[in-house]
Parts: sequence; structure tokens; C-alpha cells
Amino acid sequence: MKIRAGLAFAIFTLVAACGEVAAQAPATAPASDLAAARQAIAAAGGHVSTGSAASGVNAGSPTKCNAAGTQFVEARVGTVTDDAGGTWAVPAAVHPGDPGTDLFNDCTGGGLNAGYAAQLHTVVIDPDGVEITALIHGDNYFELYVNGTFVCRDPIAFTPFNSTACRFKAKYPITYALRAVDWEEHLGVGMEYDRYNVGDGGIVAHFSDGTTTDASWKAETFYLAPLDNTTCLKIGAMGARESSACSIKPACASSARAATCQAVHFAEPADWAAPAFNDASWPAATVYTRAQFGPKDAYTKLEKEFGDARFVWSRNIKIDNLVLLRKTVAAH
Ligand SMILES: [Ca+2]
Ligand SMILES: [Ca+2]
Ligand SMILES: [Ca+2]
Repeated sequence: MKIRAGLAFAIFTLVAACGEVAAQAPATAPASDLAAARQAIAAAGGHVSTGSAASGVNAGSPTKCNAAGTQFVEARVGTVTDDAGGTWAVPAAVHPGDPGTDLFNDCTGGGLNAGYAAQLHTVVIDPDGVEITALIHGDNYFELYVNGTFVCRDPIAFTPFNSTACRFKAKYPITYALRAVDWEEHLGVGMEYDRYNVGDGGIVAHFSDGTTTDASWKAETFYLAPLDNTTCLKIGAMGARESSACSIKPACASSARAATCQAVHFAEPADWAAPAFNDASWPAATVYTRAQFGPKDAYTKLEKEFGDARFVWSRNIKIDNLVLLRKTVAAH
């Protein structure tokens, strides 16, 4: 989500690679390649920032867990400025709405919530529609929109991993839209933990009308980081973002060089979740294997409920950090 700011100039800081054991040489590219990549990204509506946000604010998530022993990291949202002076919430601004019903929450809940079905409430989108329950597990954060209307959001945007159920009433054709975020601790450069790990994303969802996440969904990325530079990002003929060539271990991914990491931002279309939104230019969702996704208890303890729903994301599960996914179901 783009917030307008006054004109500013990004300062590119070169950080000396001293004191790092087995450090990689900083990735470089010919100036003409760098300029061409910037031009292609700008033509597609993309913006580039360098380095991390100075600070962040809580992202509507817990500030601590009740139980000790959980892998808790507070979810915070920061702001970075791109090289044209625009500002961006990183990794993403969050919707302030309903956090749904816990399926699994070992932070502020008691772990597996076997009685979730009795605790659901219905978000009425179309009064003459059908009642559908969604089960969703995202690494790390999701928002669900149905027929353009917000239904629920993930109550824990970072860690520990959790899963959520939401119920709604909607009329076919139904447009399902998931806003998914791989959260980060080093805001603006796509990394987590003291070791500056390049985190990965992924989401799996099962709807009680039989709809599940799979390769029939569309998925496009809106925030990519960390990048040594932007030459790895290819822009397709219709503006689709292809980041498969972007290294999942960029040379800037360390405490010593994180200030040189770059990120690419695209504004989320205001109507992206609406049935009428044209997603023809969006690529198909990429399905990831169980080994690639590495599901935790929040999924594995509910594996039967998730059925044959697949783990999906856009084309780079590490570098693509804010992914919008859509699928329209004609009728049932
Ligand atoms: Ca979560
Ligand atoms: Ca993650
Ligand atoms: Ca990531």
C-alpha cells in the first residue's frame, strides 16, 4: 500500500565487507544492465528502495505469548522510502478487522482448538448466498476477501505459526482472494532473526464448498526483498513479475551488508479482490511440495481438515514477500 510522501532522495550506502567469515563478494552488474532493469521495473509501476526501515509499529498481533517455549517474534510494520520519494509499509500494512476463529494457536490460545466449529460466526456478504467455512494456514500472515469484501485476517502476523477458521455467506460466482505476507524482522529487507535469514512464505486454504488452494489460482507479488540489485527481476509482456532468477541467498543477506539490500514495491490495486478485477496478467499460483513448505503443527495437526489443498505462493517462495492470490468459482 503506497503512502505519498514529499520528495526525497535515497542515499546509497556502501558497507565495507570487513570482519565477515567466508563473506561473498558484493554482487555487481554492469551499469547499463542496472539502468535497464530499473527502467523496466519503473515502466511496470515498480519502485525500488534500499536498506531497512528505522523502526516499526505493532502489526495488530500479540506482543507476547501466554506460554513459554513458543518461537515468538512480534510482528511489526515499518516504512521505507523509495528512490523517487514514495513511502511503503513493509512488509505490508494490515487490515484492522476480524481475526477469525483459532484453529491452532499456541501463543494466545491453548494450541489445537477442537471446538472451533461452535465458535464460528458468519460474515454475511450476500444474504441470499450459501454459508461456507474457510480453514487457512499462512506462513506468516493472511487476509481473506470474498466477492471483494473483507472476511477475516490472521491474528498472528509473524510467529508462532497458527491457523484460522472463518465463516461467511456468499453467492456464486464467488471470487476468493487471499492477501498473503511472508513477515520479516529486518523491515524493508525481507530478513528475519539475528542471523539475517531470508524467510519463506506459503499459504494453504480449504473452503467447505470444495474449493482449495492449487495451481488454478492466480498469484502475483507486490513486494520483493532482499535483492543485491534489480537485474534478476524480469517483467513479462503484460507486466507480470518473474523473480525466479533472483537468488534466495543474495550476497547482501548479512548484518554487515543488509543496508545495501534492495527491495521492489508495487502498489496493490484498490480493487484487486473485487470480482470484476482483471487478473489476466497475473501468473498461475506455484504449488510447493510439503518439503519446500515445511508445515508446522498448525497445519499437521489439522491435515485431514485441509484435505487436498495445496501449498501455494508466487514463483519465488523466498524473495516474494507480499503475494495476492485470486480464484473465481462459477457455481456449485
Ligand atoms: Ca500467522
Ligand atoms: Ca515466513
Ligand atoms: Ca521472504
